[in-house]
Amino acid sequence: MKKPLQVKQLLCTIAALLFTSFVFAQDIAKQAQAGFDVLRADIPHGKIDTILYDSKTVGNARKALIYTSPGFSGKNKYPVLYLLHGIGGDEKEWLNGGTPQIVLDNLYSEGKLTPMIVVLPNGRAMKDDRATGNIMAPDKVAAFATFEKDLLTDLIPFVESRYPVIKDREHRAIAGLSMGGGQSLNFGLGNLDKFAWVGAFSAAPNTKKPEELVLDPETAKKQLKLLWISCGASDGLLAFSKRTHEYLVEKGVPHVYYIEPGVHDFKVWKNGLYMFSQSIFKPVDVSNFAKYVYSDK
Ligand code: FER
Repeated sequence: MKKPLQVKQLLCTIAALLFTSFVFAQDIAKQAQAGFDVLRADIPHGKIDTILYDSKTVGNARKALIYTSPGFSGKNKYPVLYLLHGIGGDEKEWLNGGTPQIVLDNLYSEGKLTPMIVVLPNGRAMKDDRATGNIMAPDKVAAFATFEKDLLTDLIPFVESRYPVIKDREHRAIAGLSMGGGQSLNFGLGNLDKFAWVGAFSAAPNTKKPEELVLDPETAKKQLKLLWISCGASDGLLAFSKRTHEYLVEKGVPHVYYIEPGVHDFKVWKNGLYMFSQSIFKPVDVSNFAKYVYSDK
């Protein structure tokens, strides 16, 4: 009587182990590994330049930062990620709060990125584009919408005339945090002929209502390579990501919807950059999208 029971227990244990390893083998890394944002002295580093471009939209010269990858060469041609800041920041916000150059240098050293140019613009398209005074003032908020024209007709043409860039939609990505996340959704989904990769980290209330955001779901389905929406589970702005996600589900537009532990801060945004940057400008496994399920761990 004893033996069959032991055999049964053994079989159960083996089955449990197989099941666990199957589940883990199917899992994907959703959070950056410890040290992902710590400067490593012993690896090659990219370079950050400040550019000044003539903005016909705003009527003056405007600043942007450009990060080129370690090993960048004018002999090659690169895809471009436009990486946008939030309401409290400017072209330096990512650099000050998120050290994207360290995150990306480290990912390059691990062979996890397709070499790209990252442009960090000032998304408040008005003459005084500093994040000073009342940052919620209506004219300052409106300037985040005006940036669509500045980006499409002034900045992108400038970047593409000065840098070795592959100039088609499949080699152009747009992503951002909060107001920049809303801009990325609005401008990316509103200009699918220009962007194939769209990422929104903690998208703000400037995000268009879903019916205005996704005017033609069939075209979005065909054109988007990756649509990424992430947000902290305890972010007060979660509703803007959620309503967008629910509409995309209703219309059958494939996307990543990743609600992660966290609030409205750079921990979430840096993880967004870490995840999104590794996914772009390379083949996408759509079957992974469903694995970004809610987790409060
Ligand atoms: C608002 C709340 C938050 C809003 C914008 C934000 C325009 C943006 C936050 C951020 O960019 O971090 O009501 O209205």
